[in-house]
Amino acid sequence: NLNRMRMLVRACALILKRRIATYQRKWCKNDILFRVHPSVSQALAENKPVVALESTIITHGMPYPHNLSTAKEVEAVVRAEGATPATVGVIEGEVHVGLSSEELDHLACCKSSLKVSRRDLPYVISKALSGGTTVSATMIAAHKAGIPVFVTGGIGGVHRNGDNSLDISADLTELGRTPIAVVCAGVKSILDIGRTLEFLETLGVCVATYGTSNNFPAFFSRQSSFTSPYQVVNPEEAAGLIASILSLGLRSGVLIAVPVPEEHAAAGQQIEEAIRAAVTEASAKSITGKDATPFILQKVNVLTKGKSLQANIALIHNNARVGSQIACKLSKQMT
Ligand code: PSU
Ligand code: MN
Repeated sequence: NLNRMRMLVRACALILKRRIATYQRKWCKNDILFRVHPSVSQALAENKPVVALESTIITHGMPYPHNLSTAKEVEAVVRAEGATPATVGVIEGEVHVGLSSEELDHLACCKSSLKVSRRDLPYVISKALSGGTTVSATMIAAHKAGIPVFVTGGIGGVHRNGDNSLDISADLTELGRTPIAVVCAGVKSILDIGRTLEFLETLGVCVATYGTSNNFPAFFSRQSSFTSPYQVVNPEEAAGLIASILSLGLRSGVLIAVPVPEEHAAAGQQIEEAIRAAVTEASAKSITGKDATPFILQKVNVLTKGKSLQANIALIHNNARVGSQIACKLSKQMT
């Protein structure tokens, strides 16, 4: 009887082992849980430049229909610069790198789209749900697909009062452990910019401002009261930075901060006041965790009567242009 029991246990262990192996195989390139769009895999196979794009900005960062039009425009900007766009999102439990037009529509219109960060991935996948990927989840997918350049508007960071609440975006820890270059317009002043930069230093993230100044930009405005450790003046220099981190085998990322173009910089004072009001309201209403950033973004947009949204759209276009130019230079440097 003991022997039969042993055999049974062994058989069960074997079945379990096979199950796990199957799941591991599934979570692998071009399998059923991880889909790379043919346009993206073809560009990658031919060593052509590809730019990854996130989708929480579509599902939670902007109101409909601006979210959808912006997503499509940004892809067009990437194409116009000679690169292939790869918008990342989760559709019915599958991570997609590169979305079709219908899939973009689905994410933008569907109210049940979730906000998917690193910690949300296992749940969303296991329940076959759909959602927009944040900077952290997009970095994971882009890295897995072999895309080194990723463009977005702004990243998450240490929240104001984050030293007390410990509300620190998973985007920062992801930058510390995934070798992707994130091109953004800096960090919104809804966050504590100084502490965000300190934390990025601790995590070993190489931060550089793009352009003529080394001031670290504050998303809506070209300047904050902080400087970047480094400065890159053109796409070649930015690509050189990324090529170095890749060839050194450092597993941390790069943050390239592109100041919003002068003509689109939003009226600083008005936005600052709106941000202060939104942050106060969020804390009065006890809005915490993953809901904090979307709540504040939406509130600021209402309080500025859409001015913050206009600036947001303009700077994403600019980031897409610069990021695509960097991706083009990088693909030349790497071949
Ligand atoms: N900052 C913005 N717009 C955004 C976001 C941040 O200016 O849309 C989104 C990004 O997807 C980012 C996420 O990765 O919010 C960070 O959320 P949290 O603060 O909950 O980590
Ligand atoms: Mn948070």
